[in-house]
Amino acid sequence: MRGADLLVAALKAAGVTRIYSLSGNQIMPVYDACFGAGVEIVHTRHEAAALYMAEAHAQLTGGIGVAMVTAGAGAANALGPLFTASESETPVLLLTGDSPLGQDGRGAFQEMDQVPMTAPLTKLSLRASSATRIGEDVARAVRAATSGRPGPVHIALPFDVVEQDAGDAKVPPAGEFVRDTIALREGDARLIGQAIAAAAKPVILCGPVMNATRNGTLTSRLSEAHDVPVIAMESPRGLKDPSLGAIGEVLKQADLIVTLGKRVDFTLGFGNKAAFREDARWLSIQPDGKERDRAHRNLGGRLAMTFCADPRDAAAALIDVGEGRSTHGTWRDAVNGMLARRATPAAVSGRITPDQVCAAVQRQIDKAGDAVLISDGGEFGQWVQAGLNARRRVVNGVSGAIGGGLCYGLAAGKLFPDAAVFSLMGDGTAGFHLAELETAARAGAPYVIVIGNDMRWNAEHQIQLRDYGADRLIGCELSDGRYDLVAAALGGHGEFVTELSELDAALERAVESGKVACVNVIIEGLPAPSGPSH
Ligand SMILES: Cc1ncc(C[n+]2csc(CCOP(=O)(O)OP(=O)(O)O)c2C)c(N)n1
Ligand SMILES: [Mg+2]
Repeated sequence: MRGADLLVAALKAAGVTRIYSLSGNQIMPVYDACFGAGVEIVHTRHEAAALYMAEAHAQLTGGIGVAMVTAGAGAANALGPLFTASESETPVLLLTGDSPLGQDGRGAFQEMDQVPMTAPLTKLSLRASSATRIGEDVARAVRAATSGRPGPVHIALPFDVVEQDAGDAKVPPAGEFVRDTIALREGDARLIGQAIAAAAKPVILCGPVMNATRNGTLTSRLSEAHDVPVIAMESPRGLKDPSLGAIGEVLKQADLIVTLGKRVDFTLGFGNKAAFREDARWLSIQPDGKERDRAHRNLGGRLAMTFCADPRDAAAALIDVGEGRSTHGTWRDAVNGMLARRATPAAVSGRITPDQVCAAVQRQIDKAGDAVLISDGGEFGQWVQAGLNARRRVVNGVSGAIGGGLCYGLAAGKLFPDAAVFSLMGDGTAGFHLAELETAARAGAPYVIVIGNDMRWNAEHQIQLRDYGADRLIGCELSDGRYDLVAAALGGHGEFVTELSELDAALERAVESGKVACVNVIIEGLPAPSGPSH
């Protein structure tokens, strides 16, 4: 058995059955080890795309997502999405091929020190040093990725290590792949419960890992147990997140804010006194000391207490002590009303508007038995997040990086071939990974891309209008490119829509095609419902 075989066996022990990858010399032994091993390789057209697919895969399955790329430029191409996965608190394992250990310093092909490149972007980055220990390396990486605040990890795989004989080395026992619990002590849970009960307008804020797609009913049960609003935040627009309506107003009124794994950062205006009541008390539950320190730095004396726990474990502990403790029904109803609030779209004549696109897609989602919603892009993405609902949702997230949405959709299409998967994005965003339409057609991932095509990088265009003026617009215009024709040419289905009356039928045909489909809709480029953020 080679190191590569042990690696694949360890991945299987971690529950991995699919790897997103782009091939290259140094990882060919691992490809070979996947042969007949029950691990599918979905091979992509760009390394970053593989990472994005792994990110969505992890969010939609609750497991770890795995991407494998080659050394050198392959590894470098994968760096951007590591930041995205880190900010979206998603467990992703990046495997990179690497030049042989035995040739270190001799100038091997694609010799590049990949560990220090990935270290600041990951929770753990290591270079495998022996075939016999690869199983332990994988277990350690999977635990690091999934425990506490989940995030990306990296293992570099030197060619000679994966080729080496691993002898009779065994895959570590199943328990070694399971995330570590960081429990909240019962006494602390009671203390927090009492603080919530004593407050008039308490709120619990969570980070991306606690959203409903990833944790089912956990937050709603927590909300019930303490009769308290529980809000998962996952947008870089933070207090102006259009999918959370008037969240800024909610937080301005709150007298107790419990951050359950939620970072106290720019998304909360750094805890700025203008955005919160001066006398609001803050409690912060964080799995990592870094975030407890940050909460201290930003809140000073307003931070009453901090606790060390995994937000998922802490939520379970709080539910256990919650039963009938507090009554905040009126406040909860008011908060729900504020979160559901939506701006009325400006009336414009002429082109289709973003909210009209959303309404048409929502009709398709409502008709489908099961649906996955993906949102990416600048202003159009904000309209989508404000206007559309589905049982499962993946958004480009706190990093603010655009470009992954097309890839997220592919992972969703692979996972849920019978669901209606809609990936909505701006025209600028669509361009980053358009070649993955070929991957989707080839890999049999049916889903529908809906492009809100306003022929510009509108988010930045809006910033220019606001900050520099209409006479100083530069570098943000795009064309009326026929992305739909690209989809058709690459083996998918294409629709081009300029009239509202054609939209429903075009979406319908796209779903019915059973292929990857691109519905390219020429729209009016409006600012997001809550306006440009920065
Ligand atoms: C990787 C990356 N590059 C650039 C940006 C800056 N940026 C944010 S939104 C945006 C415009 C997106 O354009 P489009 O997808 O067409 O959406 P629109 O705003 O036009 O609706 C840009 C360039 C970013 N957030 N991430
Ligand atoms: Mg655009």
